[in-house]
Amino acid sequence: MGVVNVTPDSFSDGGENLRAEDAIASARRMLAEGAAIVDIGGESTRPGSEGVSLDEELRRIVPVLEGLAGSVPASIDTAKAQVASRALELGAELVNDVTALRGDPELAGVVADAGAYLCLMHMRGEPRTMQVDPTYRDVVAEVVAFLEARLEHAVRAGVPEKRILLDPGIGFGKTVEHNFEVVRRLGEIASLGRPVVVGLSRKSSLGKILGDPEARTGPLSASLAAAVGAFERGATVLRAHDVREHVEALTAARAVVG
Ligand code: HH2
Repeated sequence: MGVVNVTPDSFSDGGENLRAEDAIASARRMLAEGAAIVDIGGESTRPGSEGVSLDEELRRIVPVLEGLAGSVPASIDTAKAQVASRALELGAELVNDVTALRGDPELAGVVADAGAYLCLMHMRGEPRTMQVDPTYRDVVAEVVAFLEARLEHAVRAGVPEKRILLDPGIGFGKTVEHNFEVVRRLGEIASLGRPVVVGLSRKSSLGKILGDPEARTGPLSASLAAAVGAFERGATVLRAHDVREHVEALTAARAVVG
């Protein structure tokens, strides 16, 4: 899953794809490089972020999806029902909701009515405050229980289980240790029986384990190693900014597995 953030302030690629023509070109390039789907987002959820208005989010993503005109398999990274609805009309096929249907009560119905795929992600707290001393008794058990409950909620709201993916939410209300424990024990999340999405690409935990406690991002080399580790532990979809390198690394990892 390639990442195209149509934002000025995303943690690693803010501003790169803010102009629609740049975002469209990035999405096309990612498809050519081997992405199965491109996740388009108009709101940063980096730690400390405040969110954007409905109008602004629509203003960012609509021209991109119009320009792509269904030529690239697209996912919409939003928690807003009206943004998801417009994106699905314009050809998106998956809604990636970092709030796991807790942000907008209308979103489940929009996904169900469109017959779209849905990614439910674990997050502790909200982006503005989520990195303020997150604590868990057992992070993996709590993520599994949360995702199981949100999966049940989504199915009750009319989204067929076979269209739902689950994501432990790397960096969303978790310390460096929490993030790596989640990846180490990813099999426990995969045991819920749904495809597992993992987004480690460029995340600050990768920079922090390399010795910079103030890191805001992590390098490509560490992103690739972590993606391969997640793949080996059962990840189905790797959400990544550097698509060509991830496709190459994961192709090699798959060859090793055989
Ligand atoms: N991470 C980010 C955003 N959306 N969605 C899923 N399902 N999983 C993730 O790990 C995930 C996500 C944060 O990364 P990015 O989009 O690059 O940054 P920002 O939120 O600052 O736009």
